[in-house]
Parts: sequence; C-alpha cells; structure tokens
Amino acid sequence: MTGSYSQAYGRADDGSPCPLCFATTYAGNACPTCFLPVRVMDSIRSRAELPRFLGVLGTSGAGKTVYLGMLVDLLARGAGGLHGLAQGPFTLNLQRKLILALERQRFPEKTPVESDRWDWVHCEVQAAKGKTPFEIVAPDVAGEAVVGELETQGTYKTICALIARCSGLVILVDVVQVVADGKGQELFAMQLISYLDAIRPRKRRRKIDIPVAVVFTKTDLCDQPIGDAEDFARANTPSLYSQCKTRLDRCTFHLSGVAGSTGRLIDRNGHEMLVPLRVEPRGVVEPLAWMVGQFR
Ligand SMILES: Nc1nc2c(ncn2[C@@H]2O[C@H](COP(=O)(O)OP(=O)(O)OP(=O)(O)O)[C@@H](O)[C@H]2O)c(=O)[nH]1
Ligand SMILES: [Mg+2]
Repeated sequence: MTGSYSQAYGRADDGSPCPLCFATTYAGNACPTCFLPVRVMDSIRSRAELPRFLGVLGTSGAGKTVYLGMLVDLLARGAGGLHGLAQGPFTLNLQRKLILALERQRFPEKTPVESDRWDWVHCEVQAAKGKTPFEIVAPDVAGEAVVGELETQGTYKTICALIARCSGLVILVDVVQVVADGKGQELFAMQLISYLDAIRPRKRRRKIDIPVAVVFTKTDLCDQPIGDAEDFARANTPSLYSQCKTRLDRCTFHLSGVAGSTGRLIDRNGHEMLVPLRVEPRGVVEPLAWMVGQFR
C-alpha cells in the first residue's frame, strides 16, 4: 500500500485503525489489540508515506538487540548503499543503548519480555540518490515472546500482528549454537517459517512471497572463517535450508557479526561474561539492502 496514513485511513484521531493490526485505536492510547505504542503510532501518522514493518526475530540471545541497534547506527552513518534518518526520538533509544554498552566494552542488557518495554525503530531509508526513500518500522522484541507466540498463537499479540503484517522478515540464527551441533536454532527458524506460512493469506500452492533473510549471527566467534552463507546453511542446517527453498519465494542467507574480537570476564559471583573488545560490524546492512531490492 502506498500513500499517507491519512489518505489510506482518514484522520488520525479516535476510531482510526492501528497502522500495524488495523484494530480501532483511541487517541493517546497504545493499540488495544497489538499494543503498538502511541509514540510509534504518532510517528507513523505524522509521515507522508506508510511504512513497511520489518520483523527481526530470533530466540533469546540470538543477537536481535545487537543486530538491530547496529543496523540503525550504520544506517545513520550511511552504509552498504543505504542511508537512514531516524524518525521520532524513540528510534535513538536502541542505538544509544547499544553504542553506550559497546563503548564500555559490554553487550547490551537482554530485552525484557513485557512488550511495553520494547524499543521500536522508525527510519526513513534512502537506497540511492534520486530514488524515493521508504520507511521501515521494527520493534526489538524479546526472544521469549517470539518463542511463546510460535508455541501458542495469540499469546504475544505484537509478535502475531508483526508476523502477519511485515513486508520483510530477518530470521537471526546463532551460529555458535549451530556449530556446537544444537538443533534448537534450526528448529526455531523452521517453526517461524511454518507459522508465517499458516498466518499469511496466499493462493493455494503458492510460496510465501515476502522476502526472508536468514542471518547467521556472531560469526566473529567462529574459529574457522565461513566462506559462503548459503553453503553453510546447506551443510549445517539442511532441514531449514530445504524448507526455505520449498516454501519461500524469495530468501537469502547472510553472515553477520558485530565484534572484531571478544574476551571472557568472570564476575564476582563466578559468572562468565562475553565482552566485546573491538567493534567491527559486518553483514548487518546487507540483509536489508537485499530486502530493499525485493520490496514491491
Ligand atoms: N561476539 C559476538 N557476540 C554477540 C553478537 N551479537 C550478540 N552477541 C552475544 O549474544 C548476546 C545476546 O545478544 P542480544 O542482542 O542481547 O540477544 P537478543 O536476541 O536481543 O536476546 P533477547 O533480548 O533475550 O531476546 C550478547 O550479550 C553477546 O554476548 C556479535 O555480533 N558478536
Ligand atoms: Mg534483546
């Protein structure tokens, strides 16, 4: 859908539909159905263009906060042929949290499970000079909420609405767990694709047509460098790879990492903690750059 919010839905006051789930909303309140925060609704309604919602989903600890925070930071600086302009001061929260943490050689705190505490980002993204910019909106959700929603549909309404509505999906898969031969990451990604398949209306026998980027995170922690993301997926997550090929119309695989080197700290209680010693992002903007080319 193109055009502005007011062109599409009328004036943005009591009774206007929610930009994410289309339920009726009331001025000054979060959406009563999907809990889209007022600040995000207001930001969307203030813009001339309707945004594209982006799902950045993964299990708890897969690297969503680090990935999304770094994506906003790189877009703000201009990277990978994309330039982003934050809409609404709330967009800077996530970027600030990540950058402040990295400056202290720490990773950010885990995301609380309560949806009203999630950070959202709203960016205008310019792909190339002369091209019409587009807007993306994405929440930094908690992994437990994603897993909970996949287990029981409707438990986490924001996640449900996001998957039903998003124009593109980034599935984060923790490469460390994959290399350690755990099947959890692969099964999660497969369950997410099955959920997407079940929730999105489409013609019979057609493949899911939204672009899906499978991103292996934390590749900086791998002892052996990984050459090609698709070869890695085929060899290490074969069931996920074949599900992507059979059920998704447009899918790519990427390798990402944010730290150039990491160290291990033991705190006073004896807990081991991974800390980033150098920041060297790679493969963060590429999935979005690919997706931009896919948006119809
Ligand atoms: N070396 C390295 N470690 C990473 C990277 N991204 C994340 N990590 C590690 O993974 C942990 C979890 O990352 P988060 O981004 O907080 O994970 P999340 O998916 O947001 O997790 P929840 O908030 O619990 O859903 C971090 O504390 C780091 O230890 C990366 O690019 N490189
Ligand atoms: Mg998080």
